[in-house]
Amino acid sequence: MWQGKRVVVVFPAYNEEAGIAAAIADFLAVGGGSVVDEIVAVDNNSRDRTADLIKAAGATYVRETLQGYGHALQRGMAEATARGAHLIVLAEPDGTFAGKDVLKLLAFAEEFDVVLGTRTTPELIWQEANMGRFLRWGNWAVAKLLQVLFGGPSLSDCGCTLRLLRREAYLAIREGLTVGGSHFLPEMVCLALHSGLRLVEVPVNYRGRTGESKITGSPATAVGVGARMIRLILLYWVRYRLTPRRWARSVPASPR
Ligand SMILES: Nc1nc2c(ncn2[C@@H]2O[C@H](COP(=O)(O)OP(=O)(O)O)[C@@H](O)[C@H]2O)c(=O)[nH]1
Ligand SMILES: [Mg+2]
Repeated sequence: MWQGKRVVVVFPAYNEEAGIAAAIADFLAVGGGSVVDEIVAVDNNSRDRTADLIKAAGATYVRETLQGYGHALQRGMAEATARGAHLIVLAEPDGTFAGKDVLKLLAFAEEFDVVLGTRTTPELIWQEANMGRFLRWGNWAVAKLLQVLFGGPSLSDCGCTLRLLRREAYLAIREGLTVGGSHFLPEMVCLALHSGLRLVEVPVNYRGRTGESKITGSPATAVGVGARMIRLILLYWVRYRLTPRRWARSVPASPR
């Protein structure tokens, strides 16, 4: 619980036997064990021991047969909402994210509807992390495209799974979510900004991965995902130029 709100963490998991048990333990232990109420781990057709490890580690097991990072996250958010989440945290069970960084997201959850993590802060990129110059500047450049075209807040990472949504924010965007693949994350941001939701980005730790990377591990795959992200952002931009914002971004009545 966080200020009386139920916190549910979503882990998309595709063959994550190497790190999933430790990740579940790490996130359940945040704040001495009092912050994360539940972890929903979405098994996306894993062929290893991921399913057994999820069940043994005390997370809620959900199986999503539609293959893809976006499908797994969409299913996880729907399950978290059905299970009473007030605050939904997306993360990965591969050791790259630190459970304690959930507290950074929560610190902004009262004033913002969506709190995005950014992995591009040099001081927080661990030596073993897969965040070399190419990935770092690539993520930054696509994030800046999103920021400029959508008039968003300062954005510096388009591909950070670690993020928080208030339940109402998820409900406002869920019908628009269409991407089932690895370029899913910017769609959430396009929809959220167009819906007038309040977004902010905060720096999070990015560590080395346990187990094999399926998206950014190979430069060719990373470039492909980046290209699909850019295409998606441009398509949304064109679509939204033809339709006005649904409602104006909410502004506090008096300075906080
Ligand atoms: N690539 C991929 N990842 C999936 C899928 N389903 C769930 N995931 C999870 O999505 C997260 C991101 O994938 P990952 O291999 O860590 O990519 P990376 O963060 O770029 O190294 C991991 O937690 C995966 O287990 C899928 O179909 N494809
Ligand atoms: Mg990862």
